[in-house]
Amino acid sequence: MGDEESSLNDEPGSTRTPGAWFLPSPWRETRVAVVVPTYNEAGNLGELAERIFALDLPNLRLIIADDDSPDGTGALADDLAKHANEERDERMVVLHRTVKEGIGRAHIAGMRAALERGDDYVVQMDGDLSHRPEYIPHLLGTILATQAGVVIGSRYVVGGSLSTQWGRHRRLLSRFAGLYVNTILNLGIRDPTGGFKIWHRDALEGIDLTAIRSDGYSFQVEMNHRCKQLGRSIVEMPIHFEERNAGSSKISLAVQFESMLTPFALRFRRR
Ligand SMILES: Nc1nc2c(ncn2[C@@H]2O[C@H](COP(=O)(O)OP(=O)(O)O)[C@@H](O)[C@H]2O)c(=O)[nH]1
Ligand SMILES: [Mg+2]
Repeated sequence: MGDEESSLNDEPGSTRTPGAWFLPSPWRETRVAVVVPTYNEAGNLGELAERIFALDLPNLRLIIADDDSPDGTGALADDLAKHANEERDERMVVLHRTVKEGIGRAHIAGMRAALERGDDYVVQMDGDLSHRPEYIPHLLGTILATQAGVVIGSRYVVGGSLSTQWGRHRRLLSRFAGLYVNTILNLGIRDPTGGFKIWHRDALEGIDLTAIRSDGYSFQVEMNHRCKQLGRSIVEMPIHFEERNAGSSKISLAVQFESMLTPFALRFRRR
C-alpha cells in the first residue's frame, strides 16, 4: 500500500481507496450491493474481494453470481464469503448457478438477490479487475448527489480513459459499438456499452427484469434503454478502464451477434 500522498493521485495499479474519505458519513452508511458475475475468474477474485472490502463503506455487500466455473471460482468465492461473513452476516453472498447463461442472466440474478436483501444501490462490475473497485465510492457519491436512475462509469466522457494495452482495432470496435447503439436507440450516452455502473433501487424495481431479452453483453445497452423508457436519468462519470488482470475474455461469437441484433429488436418492439 502506498503512502497517503500518492494515493490522492489515483495512480494506475494503486490499491488504495482514493476518494473514500471524502464521502460524508450518512452516505458512507448507505446500503450498497456490488454484483459481480464470474466465469473462470479464480485468478482475480481474491484481489477483487480484498480491494472491495478495503473500501470505507461499512454497509457494502458483495454478491458473486458464478455459473459453475470449471476453474473453481465458485469454491474460492465460498471460502472468501465464509471469512467475510464472520464480520457481518451476508457481507458476501455467493450465487451458484448451474448453467453458463451469460453475463446478463448472472447480473439479473445478482440484482434480484440485492433487492431481496433490502440494498438501496446496486453496483454492477466485471470480475477481471478491469473495473477498479476504488471507483465505487465515486459512483455512489455521484448517484447520491444526482439521484439518477443509473450512473455509468464511462470511458468516453472527459477524464475517462482506456488501457493503453488496447490496440487500435479494439478501440475502433468499441467506439463503433457505441455509435451503433446510440444511432439505433438514440440513447445519447457516450459509453452505452460500459459495464461498471451503479443503479438506484427504484430504477431496478421500475424495470421489469423478467422481460429483459439479453443474455450476454447487450444486457448493458438494454438496461440503459429501459432506464430511459422509465423516464429516469442516466449520468456518466469518468473512469480509467484497465486491461483484464488474469485469465481471458469470455466474449463469444454468439454473444457478439446478439449485441448486433438487440438494438434493433429493442427499437422496433411494440410495448
Ligand atoms: N456468471 C457469468 N459470468 C460471465 C459470463 N460471461 C462473462 N462473465 C463475466 O463477466 C465479466 C466480463 O467478462 P469478460 O470476459 O471480462 O468480458 P470482456 O471484458 O468484454 O472481454 C467477467 O467477470 C466474466 O467472468 C457468463 O456466462 N456467466
Ligand atoms: Mg473484461
